[in-house]
Parts: sequence; C-alpha cells; structure tokens
Amino acid sequence: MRRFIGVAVALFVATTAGALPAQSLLYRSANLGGTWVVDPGVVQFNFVHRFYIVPGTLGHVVVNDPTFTLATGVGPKVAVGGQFATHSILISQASGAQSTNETQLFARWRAWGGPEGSEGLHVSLTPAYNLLAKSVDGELGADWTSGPVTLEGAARIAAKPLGQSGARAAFGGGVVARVNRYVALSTDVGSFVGPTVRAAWSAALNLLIPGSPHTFSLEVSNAVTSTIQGNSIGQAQRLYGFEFTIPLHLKRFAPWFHGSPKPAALGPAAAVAAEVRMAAYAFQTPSVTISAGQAVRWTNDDAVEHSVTFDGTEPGSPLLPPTGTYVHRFDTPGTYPYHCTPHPFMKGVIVVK
Ligand SMILES: [Cu+2]
Repeated sequence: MRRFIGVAVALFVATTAGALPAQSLLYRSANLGGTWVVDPGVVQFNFVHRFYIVPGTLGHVVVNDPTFTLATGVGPKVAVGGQFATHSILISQASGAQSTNETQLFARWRAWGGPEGSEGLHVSLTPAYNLLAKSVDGELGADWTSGPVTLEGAARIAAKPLGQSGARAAFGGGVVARVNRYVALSTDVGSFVGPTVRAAWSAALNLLIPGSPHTFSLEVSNAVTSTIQGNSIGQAQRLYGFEFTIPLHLKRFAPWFHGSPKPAALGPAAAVAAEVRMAAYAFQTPSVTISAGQAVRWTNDDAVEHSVTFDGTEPGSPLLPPTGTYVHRFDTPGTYPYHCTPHPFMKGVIVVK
C-alpha cells in the first residue's frame, strides 16, 4: 500500500511541471467508468482511495480501499488498461477466497462521439475480464453533455457475478453538473439486477486543479472497488475518499534520453493563410476557412502546454510549450475538427475549400 502511494506521489511530482492530457473528473461521476479513452502516447493513471472506520473497544480501525487504474491509447478511439484494488468485497471471505486483491483488465472503444468533454452523445464499449471473480464482464457506457450538465448511463453484464455462476446484468446512471470550469458536483447509482445485493451509490465534489492536467474529487460512496462489478455493489458502511487523475505524456520524458527539444517552429514551410492563438485555454479563432494548399499557424500564448490534435487521422502537433508555434498545411479539401489533448474542452475546426 505504502509503495503505491509512493508511486502516486512520484508520478504527481513528475507531471506537475506543465500541462498534460487530462482524463477529467469534470465529466464523470465516481462510480461510472465513463466513456473516456486515452490518446495514443499517453498513459493515464487514476488513483481512487476510499476508507471507512470500524469502531472497536480497543480503538478505531481504518480500513483502506484503493483502486489504481492504468490505461493507454492504442488508436484514436481505443484504450487498453487495467484496474487493481487491494480490498475487494466481490468474493466473500466466507466462500474461501484466497485473496481480496481484485484485478480487472479492460479495453475500451469509443464507438460514437467526440473527445471527452465535447457536446452531445458519446458511446463506449468496454469488454473486461475480472481475475478475482474469474468473470468476463462488459459495459456499454453512454453520456450526453450539454453545457454544464453531463448525463451518464451504463448497461453492464457479468458472466460470473461475484464469482458465482449465472450471468447477471447491472445498470448504472449518474449526473455531473459543472458549476464553472474548475468545479463540478456529481452523483450516481448502480446495481446488479436481481436480489441479495446492495446498490452502489456515490456523491462527489470534482475539481480541476488550475494550471495542471489533474482532476481531483472528494467522494462519499458505499462502493469499494472501481471495476465493472465493483461499481455495481455496495457495502453496508459508508466510505469517504478521493480520486486523483494523472495523465503522463510519454513524449514529456524524451529529454531523459534525447536532451531537451527546441521550442522552435514546427511543420512544413508553406503560405500561412490563417493564425490561431491559443490563449486562456481556448483556440481564439475556433473556426478557420482556408484554401487547399494553404497552411495554418497556431501560437501558444498561454503559460501551459497545449496541442493541436485532429479528431480524424490527420497528424497533429506535439505538446507546444508557451510561445511555441505549429504550422500545418492542408492539401485536401475537407473539414478538420481538432482539440487540445491536455484540455479536451478546447476545440476548433479548419475548413479547407
Ligand atoms: Cu490545451
């Protein structure tokens, strides 16, 4: 346990120097997997820690329930990863389970919708395998974002629910309400269909840490682990805790091996037909129209790093440091929506005539 906290602190220190991609708690409640995927080249580390206190005659005992999520993008809309929790309640100790360690391996395909935080409907499919329950699980997740509100839903299936035979479905639903760019409130509920299990619920205060790619939530819940099955069952005691999200942009570590890159102009020499400033966490000219063969230059006027990452297959920029620029020539007519990987709410579009 202590080792994991050490790793988490080391990762935090390694990533707080600048902005990195965020998998944001401002668009997801505590016990729903969400529809997020990770961009390729980014490793997402999410750390949930919940605890409850067991009163005793010789003093209170604190029971810690951490879940670690590690995932990376393997394509524009596909992520793979795993969850590891050390204190699962899925398999009752009375049934002779050898361990309370719960591991879930998963893949996620975003079948519908733009990047996290974009307006409208997003749909993701998450096949998974739960090593503790020895169960093939799956989740169909959907969320719908309109302005300050995100509505979430999940339909789940477990081949061996709680390690027992007989496939069982579970459902979950939740809502996130953003008070401003940095603060949101969320709540959700999820449960297996059928008798004998308690529904899982949560309520959370979610925070985007300004000037960083991190989100943090303070949570109250009765769910112990953050897996598909774990999000579908609650325990009798109420847990308190937090989640912290840490995106690691692998290119960031390149200087360890290759020296520091120059923040020079990037991209081909071409007639620059339009300029887009990146400032105040926004593309200041969100829609630009040019002719085929012309180029667009982006300039980062913020104090944090941004990227120009196209939603389609067009290659985009690396992370641009403050004052960094990026030039991209468009040879084929079309519509090119893009976003900033660290800040998915930053969106723009290039229309090439
Ligand atoms: Cu950005």
